[in-house]
Parts: sequence; structure tokens; C-alpha cells
Amino acid sequence: MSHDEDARLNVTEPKRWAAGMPGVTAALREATGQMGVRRTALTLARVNQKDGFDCPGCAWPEGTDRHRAEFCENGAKAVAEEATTRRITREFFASHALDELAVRSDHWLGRQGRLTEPMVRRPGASHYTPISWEDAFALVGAELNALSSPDEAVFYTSGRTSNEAAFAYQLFARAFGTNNLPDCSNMCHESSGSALTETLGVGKGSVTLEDLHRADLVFVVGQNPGTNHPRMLSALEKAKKAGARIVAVNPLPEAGLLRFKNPQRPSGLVGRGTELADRFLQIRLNGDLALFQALNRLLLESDALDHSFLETHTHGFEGFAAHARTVPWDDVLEATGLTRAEIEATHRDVVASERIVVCWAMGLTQHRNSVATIREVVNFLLLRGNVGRPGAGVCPVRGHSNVQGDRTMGINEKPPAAFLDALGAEFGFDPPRAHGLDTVEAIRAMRDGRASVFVAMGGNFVRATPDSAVTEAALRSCRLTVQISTKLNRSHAVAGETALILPTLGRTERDVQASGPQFVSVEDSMSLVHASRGRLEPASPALRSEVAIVCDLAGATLPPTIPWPSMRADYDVVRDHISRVVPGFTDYNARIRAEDGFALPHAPRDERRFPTATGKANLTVNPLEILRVPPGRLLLQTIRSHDQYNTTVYGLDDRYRGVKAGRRVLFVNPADLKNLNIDDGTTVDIVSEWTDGTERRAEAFRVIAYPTAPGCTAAYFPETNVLVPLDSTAETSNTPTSKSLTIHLEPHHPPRIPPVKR
Ligand SMILES: Nc1nc2c(c(=O)[nH]1)N[C@H]1C(S)=C(S)[C@@H](COP(=O)(O)OP(=O)(O)OC[C@H]3O[C@@H](n4cnc5c(=O)[nH]c(N)nc54)[C@H](O)[C@@H]3O)O[C@H]1N2
Ligand SMILES: Nc1nc2c(c(=O)[nH]1)N[C@H]1C(S)=C(S)[C@@H](COP(=O)(O)OP(=O)(O)OC[C@H]3O[C@@H](n4cnc5c(=O)[nH]c(N)nc54)[C@H](O)[C@@H]3O)O[C@H]1N2
Ligand SMILES: [Mo]
Repeated sequence: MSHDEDARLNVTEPKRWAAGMPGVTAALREATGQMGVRRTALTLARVNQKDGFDCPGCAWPEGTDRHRAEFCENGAKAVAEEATTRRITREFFASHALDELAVRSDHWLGRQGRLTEPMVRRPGASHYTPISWEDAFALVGAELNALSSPDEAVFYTSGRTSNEAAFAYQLFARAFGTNNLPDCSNMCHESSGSALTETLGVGKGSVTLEDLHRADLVFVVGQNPGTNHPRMLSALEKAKKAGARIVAVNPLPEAGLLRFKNPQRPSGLVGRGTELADRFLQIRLNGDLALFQALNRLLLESDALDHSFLETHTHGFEGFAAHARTVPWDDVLEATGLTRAEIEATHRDVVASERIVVCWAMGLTQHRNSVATIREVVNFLLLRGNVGRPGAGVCPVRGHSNVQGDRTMGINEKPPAAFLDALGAEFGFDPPRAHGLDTVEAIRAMRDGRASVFVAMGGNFVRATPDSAVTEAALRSCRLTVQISTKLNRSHAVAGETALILPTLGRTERDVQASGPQFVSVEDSMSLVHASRGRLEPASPALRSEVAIVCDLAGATLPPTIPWPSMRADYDVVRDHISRVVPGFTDYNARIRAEDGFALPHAPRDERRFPTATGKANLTVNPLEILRVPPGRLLLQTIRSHDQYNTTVYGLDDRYRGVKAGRRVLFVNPADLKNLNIDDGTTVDIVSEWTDGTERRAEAFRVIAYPTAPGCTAAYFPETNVLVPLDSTAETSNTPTSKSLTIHLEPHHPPRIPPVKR
């Protein structure tokens, strides 16, 4: 792809606070630019309201006392991206060949507008051309049925898909005969799910919004809420006002962690705002396992334990304690880059607190030892009984707005046997039992010719996944790729021999089926399920809903034993099936119509019951490994700017980090630059090193001297996904290690051939 977009790059000082007036201005500028003033006012008024639609931004819960403007700057951008009035027509595809689309930037592709009709790329063709819905479904059915095994098909899901569509989609895949249901979760909170299921018995967070408000100590670890979960800042502010202390653990001094100006209150638009973090631990990348082990060692030594909880509810204390007591301080200090005094002071915060919540996101989940790290966080909370009582617990902060719900609905390559039993009984078939492929395994299977049909329910597979060159070749080698999407992205340009684009309705749009207007439902990060109703006129009359597309694909592929047409006609029918298959969804259709929806049961939170293998909460032993890099090398983490939603690039600024009009930047500590003899502002190539001796290169990044932890750099994804080796994944969860890559920097030599001009 061409890099000339970054020619105007401009760098200023990073901000020390988040939101406030510039947030409001940026939100409105983006929204009115995409959809005009009137549509902006109408649309934003419905975000996260009880009769409106669920914000397609993040999975942070709304709470019951919703504010009239229950959205944030970045939620507004997510809405504008979907509700834009720009359109992609057949003429667009006639004038842009696939090869040309493949050299466009993510930003350019996204700005072309909404997809409006089904398109096909026939074998060998240079362009997409129109195809009817019926022909498209027949084509998919024929290709799927021509496979020698159902396991040669892969059904990917991104986390925006509604419960109803997700349930229908997994049913289709399983009725067809495969558990190949990888999803974005595999790259996201899979490590959290793995660790929490093993230790607490439920792979989801255990706190509610009220718990967060009532906590007296909140850890925010490996998370940048000011950008990625801005509404969480209001919850932190509320906790703070009620007396909580906040400990932020991060290699970067993220603006949203330090100070917050609440744009939903007049005092927040001007003035100094609320000081958020009381303690900022500027940790080295991947130092968190060592930090929590050191805290646990101190808790054991000071006997600051909840003995009765440990005796009644936990398993494995002896083994855990024997190991934790011997964690060497030298290793802890090397791994964390913190001082012993900082860790001891944090221990005093902990001992002084009655109710502790630990929140985390991608900073903990995308490392080789992520599952071990999160298990250690659980140890930390269990030692003082901080699970299953008000104001305390685990809070993995989810990403996509329905990523948690999709998993609940069975989007899972390793489904529990009980789920398959219930599904088979409900629909009268025998679901496949063998585990399917996760995201990384699916790429390998396509690369090696073991899978050749790829269907994506949303997302942008080639940009979100690691090792871009390998993944793109894998996709191109498929017989058929199918993208069910709202917007154009690179995964449409990097196509299989035959490729389909099936354009779908978004959350904001009206969905009318044979039985009348429909609504869908979603589950947020705190296990609350609620309805979402779009009101806008669809971007094109040819669009179909995700549920309708799945039902029609299934109808064209499978014998008519499952009543797809009745599910398509009335989503209540889908929900009735769900109520009999998925635990916690009894009376789904009645309860989803309650104003605030309903909460799913969570045994550890509700009754201090831990449905694990031992029947108790498990304390675990996690060996400490220190991530060392050879001399002259640095660690790289790949993160989001303030102006993107995963692979969707809204704009080229990162306001809080002081970057304007460019994305190919690398944040490096000034002391590291000095040691490496590289000047601030130099253009370099980033070269990642992998244990098998291979190197991967991302070209032309401007170095920015930045107050990140020493030895630890940062750059944006998806541009840096080319650096992540496919085989570099977390133990157990198999999540790509996007937050800890070993790199070195090389001078950049401009290419002799000028980049493609736009
Ligand atoms: N506007 C907007 N909102 C979003 C998204 C978006 O792209 N844009 N994406 C959504 C999705 S899918 C997700 S998963 C979430 C992601 O939300 P985040 O996890 O906040 O996203 P990242 O940008 O990956 O930021 C990772 C944070 O962890 C820190 N970090 C990295 N490595 C380490 C480490 O080893 N230890 C510690 N302690 N900290 C570390 C980084 O410095 C950074 O602050 O946001 C969701 N919401
Ligand atoms: N290096 C690196 N890589 C990462 C990460 C990282 O931190 N670093 N983060 C990882 C994480 S946490 C995640 S979740 C993944 C994200 O991976 P994905 O979920 O695959 O990617 P997105 O960019 O969120 O997908 C955006 C596309 O979804 C489609 N879309 C949007 N709304 C809808 C809708 O309502 N319905 C349908 N059918 N389609 C829709 C649009 O076509 C849009 O272009 O990326 C992962 N990749
Ligand atoms: Mo995510």
C-alpha cells in the first residue's frame, strides 16, 4: 500500500487529559461531515437510549440512569462511519479494479461509503460485477457442497454481529458439519476467557457497573479507556468521587488514565476535570505477571489474607503460596522496570482497601504468557476474597459491542459439549464434536490448502490478523471468499478465486421482515442483555439483514430440515430457539422487552459458586519468565490511535498523543534513541525478529521521542501486523502476541519506484 498519506505528519506534545470540549467538537465534526447536520442530530439522539440502538463502538455497559447523551466522541465516530450518506455503487466497482483497491489505504477504503448491492468477482476477473442475491446464495451453496469435507470451510465472525444473527450463523456452520468458527475474540480477550474459565469457572467478568462505583481500589491495567472505552471514564470518575483510589498500570502515560474532563457535565467542558490515577505504575511491556506475583508475595508475607474465604472457596493454596513466597525481587524489578518502593506502596494501597476491582484489556491479553498473567491477577483478587462480593471482582473490558454475546450464542471453535447437546436436541441433528479452527489455525489451514472456502460475518480478516503477507496469500489461495459487510475494506480487495460481497444492514438501520419490524439483541461487557432497534432508512433498498443473509445461505446449502424461513421472517422465532439452547435465556422474548433488558447469571458473582473442575476457585502456580531482548533490540507493542476503530481508520490524528495527519509513527523512549544513536524525527524501517531466525519488515516509520517505558516502543496496527509472526501466539489461548514483539530499527531507504499516486 502507498504511504504518501503521511506526507503532512505533524507531532506535538502528548495531552495530559482526555475528553472535554475538543472531544465534543471532534465528534460533531466527524458526524456532520459524514451525514450532515440533521441526520447527525437524529442519529446521535438514539445511541444507547432505551428505545434506540446499541452503540456499535465498544462493549461498555450503559447503566440504568442513562444520560441524555449516552455516547462518546469515539462512539459518535463509529455511528457516523455506519450512518454516512456516502455510497459505493456498481459504477464504483466498474472503475476500480481489485488490484487498484488493494493498494489503497484503509482510510481511503473506509471513506468510500456504504456497500449497496451484492457483487461478485468471477475467477480471473479484474473487477467485481453485480450479482443477484439468489445467484449469490446458490453460488455459495454449490461451493460448500463441492468440498470433500465440511472442515474445509471456515466461518469467521467479528464482534458486532447481533445475538440473533450469531446464533443462526453458528447453527448454519454446525448443521453444515463443522466447528470452524474462529472469531475476533481469538485475537482479543481469548486469554481472559481461558484464564477465567480455568480459575473461576466462568470466562466473563464478574463485576457490574455498581460494583465499579462502589469499589475502593480500582486497577486499570493494560488499557487505554480514554480512547477505546471513553464512557468507562465516567464510571471511574464516579468511583473516585465516592472515595476510590485508582492505580493505572501501563507503559504509556495515556491521557485518559491521568485526568478526565467529563463532556456530559457542564463543569467538564471547561476547568481542570478530575484527576483519575492516584498511582501510575509505568511498567515494562509484559511485566504484569511479575508485578502481581510481587504483590501476592507481599500479601502472603504481611498475612493480609481473607483466610475464611480461602478455606471455604478456593483450591490450591499450598502450592500457590510455596511458589509465590519465593518469587525473586531481582527478577520482579527487571521484568517490571518498577522500583521496589513503588510496588510496596501499591501493596499498602491494597491492604488499606476492602473492595478491589481489576480492569484490563489488550495490554494483558496479547502476550505469550497472557493466560498466566491473568491467572495471577485472579490469585491476587482471591487472596483477599475480592470475588463474589459487592464492589469487587474481575473486569476484562471487552472490545466489540457484541463480542461477548457472540460467544454466548455459540460462536466458538471449541464449544462445550452441553451446548452441542442442547443444539442437537433442539434442531434434531448431530452437531460435529471435533474442535474447529481458531483464527491462527484457520490461516494455516488456508495457507496449506486444507481449507478453501472462507466466509466472514463482518470484520476485516486480512487486516486484523497477524503476518499480513502470509494471511493475504492464504486468502487469495481460497476457491471462494465471502464477505458479509457494511463497509468496504481490504478483505474485499484481497479475494479468493471467486469472491462475493454481501452488503448488510447496520445497527442504526430499520430492519423489516415478513412479520413486520424487527429488533436484535446484544450482551455487553458486564453480561447485560438488551435490545437494539435501528431507525434510519437503510443505506440501500437492496441491503439484507445479517439474519436474513444467514438463513438464505443455509437454505441454499442445506436440506430443509431446519425451519430457516420462519427464523428469517420473525426474530422472535430465533429467540425462542435460543431460549431452549443457551443457559440463562429462559423467556428470552419476554425479558428482552423489559426496559433495561436482563442480566445473565454469573455463579461466582451471584452466589460465590465456582463451576470449575475442582468445584472451587483455583489458585494457580505461574512460572515467571522475563522477556529479555538482545542488545540493540527493543520491544514493540501495536496499539490503536484515537482516530480508528480496529482496522477502520476514521482519520489520521491521534490527538491525545500529539500526532497529526499521519499514522506511520513509532513512539520510542528518548534514552533508547540516544543509545541507538537515532534522532527524533528520523524515518526508519521496523524489523521484527522471530525465534526461527526470520525477519519481517514494516517500512518508513517516523520516530517520535515519547515518554514510554524504557526499552518499550509502540506503533499503530493494522500497519504493523506485517511484523507479527503467525506462530508467535499466547500459550493456551493462541492469541497473536501483538503487544510484545522483538524489533530492531534500520535506516529507511526510499524506494526507487515512486509510490502509486491517488
Ligand atoms: N475508539 C475505539 N474504541 C475501541 C476500539 C478501537 O479501535 N477504537 N477497539 C475495540 C476493541 S475490539 C478492543 S479489544 C478494545 C481495545 O482497548 P485497549 O486494550 O485499550 O486497546 P489498545 O490500543 O490495544 O491499548 C492497549 C493498552 O495497553 C497498554 N499495554 C500494552 N502492553 C502492555 C503491557 O504489557 N502491560 C500493561 N500494563 N499495559 C500494556 C498500552 O500502552 C495501551 O494503553 O477497544 C474497543 N474500543
Ligand atoms: N497488531 C494488532 N492486531 C490486532 C489487534 C491489536 O491490538 N494489534 N487487536 C485485535 C482485536 S482486539 C480485534 S477485536 C480484531 C478486530 O478484527 P475485526 O473484527 O475482524 O476487524 P474490524 O476492523 O473491527 O472490522 C471492521 C469491518 O467490519 C465490518 N462491519 C462493521 N459493522 C458491521 C456490521 O454491523 N455487520 C457486518 N456484517 N459487518 C460490519 C465493516 O465492513 C468494517 O470494515 O483485530 C485484532 N488485531
Ligand atoms: Mo478486540
